Amino acid sequence: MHDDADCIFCKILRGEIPCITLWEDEATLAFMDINPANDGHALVIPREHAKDVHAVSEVAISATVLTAKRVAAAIDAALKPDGINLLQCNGPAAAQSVFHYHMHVLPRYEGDDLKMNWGMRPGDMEAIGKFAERIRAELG
Ligand code: DGP
Repeated sequence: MHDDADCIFCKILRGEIPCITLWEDEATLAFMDINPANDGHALVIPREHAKDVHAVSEVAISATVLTAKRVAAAIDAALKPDGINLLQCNGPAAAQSVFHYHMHVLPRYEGDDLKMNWGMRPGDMEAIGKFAERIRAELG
């Protein structure tokens, strides 16, 4: 499986950088975003390194979408947001900042006024951990 020495998400997959894990299986990992655009913001990545939608394999993208669906259901049950965006960015102009294909599972709340390129600010890690506990409880 392709792995990139310098990729931050590959480092998370290798356990070199910590993350707040929500779900893992043989093909994917789901974890909390450390720069959450909203409460409960999660990411899903394939284990296979590929920089974007053009490079990712059909097997890896399929597994990522299935895990994103599972995580979205858990977020919906745990946090009861008003909506959820599943979205992913390709290229700097589309606001991609980490070049390892990934899907955002982004809870939406009425009036949150989130724009497509939401900008990054560090989250409160304790609060993120608490949201993760609630989502994990729904993942079983
Ligand atoms: P994008 O802009 O679509 O490439 O999204 C990358 C996301 O990854 C962004 O929302 C912030 C998040 N992120 C960046 N570095 C880390 C990290 O080291 N850990 C975690 N959990 N998330 C990260």
